[in-house]
Amino acid sequence: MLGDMAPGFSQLIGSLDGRGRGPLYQKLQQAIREAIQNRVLSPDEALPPERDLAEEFKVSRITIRKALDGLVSEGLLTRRQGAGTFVAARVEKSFSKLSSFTEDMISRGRTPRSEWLKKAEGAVTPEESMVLGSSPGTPVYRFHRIRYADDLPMALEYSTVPAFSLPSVEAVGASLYEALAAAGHRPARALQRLRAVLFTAEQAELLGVKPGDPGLLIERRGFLKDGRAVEFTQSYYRGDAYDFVAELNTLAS
Ligand code: 16G
Repeated sequence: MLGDMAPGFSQLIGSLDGRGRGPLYQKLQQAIREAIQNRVLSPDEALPPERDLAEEFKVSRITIRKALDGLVSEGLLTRRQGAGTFVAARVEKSFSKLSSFTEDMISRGRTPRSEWLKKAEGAVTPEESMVLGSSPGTPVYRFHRIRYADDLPMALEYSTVPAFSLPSVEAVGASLYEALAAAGHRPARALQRLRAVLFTAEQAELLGVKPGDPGLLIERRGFLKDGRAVEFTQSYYRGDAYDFVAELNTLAS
């Protein structure tokens, strides 16, 4: 299959010689990093299979894997199951659609996945009660997740929903909005506010970034058609992974 690789990947990213004295996998990482920064490799571009890279650079597949693994955890590359390794692309998120994380990722050809940090029943806190407009003591469900696109952590999400909106806390599987829709309680309207944040050490660790790296906090309050609040979610998005886009129209006169 080597004949398929024209032009050679090494021609694209340059040779590994003359890249200092570090281990080979680091030299390869540096070469790929530079190629991404200089747009020699574009967002969403596929990398050749690992065995082809190993042959081309005359190194073991373990070395290739180690180099790529490091770049995946840095967020520069992403792995798609069955399809291979790609240059990670920033996600453009629309500000005018009331979409879910799952829908956002699927519409971009990415595979959404979550790691659960918490799935629990409780009573509304004073802050939540103000935001949700519910009386003190109202039962709620809390869902805390790390949200991934393919293998890349994209956001931390902390959601609180009033217990009336779901049959049980276990009703939420891969998607909160899917569970709310199945119960006839998907938000029909939402208010959002957004602000810039710097990730704390704890957040940074969960997202695989450095403490102090920039992020965006989006708070969403979702409402049913009848006006009842059904969701309060704080989403901390990685600043390096997202572009937020909105369509603006002039006011009709
Ligand atoms: C999005 C929403 C969040 C919602 C979640 C549901 C923003 C800023 N936030 O992340 O409020 O709870 O989607 O996603 O868009 P899910 O249905 O995939 O669980």
